[in-house]
Amino acid sequence: MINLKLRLWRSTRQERTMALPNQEFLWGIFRSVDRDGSGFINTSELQQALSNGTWSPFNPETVRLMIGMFDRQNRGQIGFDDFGALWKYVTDWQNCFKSFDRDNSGNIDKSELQTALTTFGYNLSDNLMNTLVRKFDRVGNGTILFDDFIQACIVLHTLTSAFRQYDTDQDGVITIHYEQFLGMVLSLKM
Ligand SMILES: [Ca+2]
Ligand SMILES: [Ca+2]
Repeated sequence: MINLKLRLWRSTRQERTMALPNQEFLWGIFRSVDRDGSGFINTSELQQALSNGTWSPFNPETVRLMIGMFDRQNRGQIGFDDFGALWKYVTDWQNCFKSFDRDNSGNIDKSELQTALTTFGYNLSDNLMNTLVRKFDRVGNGTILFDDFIQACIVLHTLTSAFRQYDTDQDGVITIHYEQFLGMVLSLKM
C-alpha cells in the first residue's frame, strides 16, 4: 500500500498515463460527464462529476488544478485523449484518501494528515499541521474532505518543489532576494 501511495505521489505525467482503464468503459464515463456533448469536459462539468462525500460542491480550486495538470493542449478543458489519465489520477487519489482515513469518517483529521504527509516524505511540525488543517478545512470542523485533501497535497508539493530549487544543499534553509521571491511565487502554477 505504501508503495502505491509513494508511486502516486512521485508519478510523472508519463507514468500517470500508463495502465489506463478500458477505452470503452472510459468513453461511457466521458460521455456522461460531458453533459453538453461538446466533446470536451470543462471545469463545471468536471466539478459536477466529482464528489467529496458530502452534498457540498467539489472544491473548484481542486478542479481547476486538475484540469490544468491534464490539459496538454492548453484548451482550458479536457478532451477524451487526456481523460483517461485524469480519471486514473482521481481514482488513485480516492484510494489514497481511503487508506489514510483510518477511522472511515469520510474526512482526514490532523493525525491522519500527519501520517499521510509523513508517508509522502514530509517532516512538518505540529504547528504547521494545525495551520494546514485550518487552511484546507472548508467545512470548519477541524478535518479535511477528499477534494480539499487533494488541493492541500498539490499545493504543498508545488511549494516544496519551488523551495527545493533554491535549497541546493538540501538543508531546509534558503536565502533569496526580494525579486527572486516574487519571481518564485508568481511562477507557481497553483
Ligand atoms: Ca462539455
Ligand atoms: Ca478520518
